[in-house]
Amino acid sequence: MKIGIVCYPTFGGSGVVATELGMALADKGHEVHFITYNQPVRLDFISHNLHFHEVLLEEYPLFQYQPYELALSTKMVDVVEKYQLEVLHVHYAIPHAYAAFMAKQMLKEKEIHIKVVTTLHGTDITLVGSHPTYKTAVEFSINNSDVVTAVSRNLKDTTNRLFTIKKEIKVIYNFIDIDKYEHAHKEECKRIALAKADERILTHVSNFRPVKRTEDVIRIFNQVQQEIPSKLLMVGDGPERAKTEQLVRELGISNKVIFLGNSNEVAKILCYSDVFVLPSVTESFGLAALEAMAAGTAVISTNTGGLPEVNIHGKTGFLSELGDVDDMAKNAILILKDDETLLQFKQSAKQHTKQFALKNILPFYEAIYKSCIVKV
Ligand code: GMT
Repeated sequence: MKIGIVCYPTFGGSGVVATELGMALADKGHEVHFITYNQPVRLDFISHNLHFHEVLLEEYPLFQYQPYELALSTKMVDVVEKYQLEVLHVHYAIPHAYAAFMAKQMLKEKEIHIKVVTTLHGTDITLVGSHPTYKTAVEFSINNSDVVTAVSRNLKDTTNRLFTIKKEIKVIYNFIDIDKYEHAHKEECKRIALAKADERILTHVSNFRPVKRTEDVIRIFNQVQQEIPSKLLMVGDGPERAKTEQLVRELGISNKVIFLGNSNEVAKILCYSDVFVLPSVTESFGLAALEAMAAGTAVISTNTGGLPEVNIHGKTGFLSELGDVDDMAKNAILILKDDETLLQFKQSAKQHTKQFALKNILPFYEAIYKSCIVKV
């Protein structure tokens, strides 16, 4: 099939999922065209079936805000026409589903009937999409997509609660390439580079936005390190980073917390880790937690959004109420206190990720593309 993928090219989860999906589809022989404003960070061009089309914006003195949707929908029309794409799969409703609807209308005038699949990822519904500034347009774009998918049951239910949705939302869980984590473990895991042999390693990976509660991560770690010799790796960057680093200094634990910034080597970093900490206000799914589990890392998280569908309480880690730093610290200590318990959690976490393996999830997307192309 010939598939256009529209996504954010950044380190955010939706962009990662879209990029990994596109690369896997290309590996299976489909022709995949990424349409976005930068080359997606995880995109490598090892396959001849992968293409990237940059959306360029024109400066004009009248524009206080450049009209990205216009440029994006124009680029979609050009690429669909030139490469005879059969389906556009847009990740993150804002503004991608809206731009895809416009592209579809423009293509109709040329007697070209493109199908649009929209995947909802989370904040496009929970934080931004349901805000009165965007709600009407988001609801319209969802209802006018040919197929709509959500990355968890919780996100499907939340979408139906917050919007008036006239079509069925299909749940397709996020996925991971399990082999990548196996490989990182065998080849690259030089744990000793970051912690002493008797120290445990806790890790957090995110874009340091307020929703991630990175200060909770530090407070949880502060309690853990008082009981158990340990280090904390903070991976990623974003608006909360400066505040979070300040808290580390105030607590006097700068020698135990390492800020690594954005990284393309998440699999390698996770292979060092014993416990992954994700105290988010909400996560529609929690791809970062799943990636950690695939690397054999137990997860301490909140019980919000779709996290209970990924992190199984008492098995792959523990779930706590939002903001309950004491409970999260207590649970982390419980996991880390002896080698046997830790090993058990690490093994269960890894085992649990098998159901989210790329090879199991990819066919669901292929089936969706096929079904809408057939309906032309
Ligand atoms: O929150 C992020 O890290 C980024 C955001 C995005 O859309 O790029 O992530 C959302 O999509 C991910 C992939 O489907 C999910 O794993 C995250 O849980 C979700 N984030 C939230 O719901 C806060």
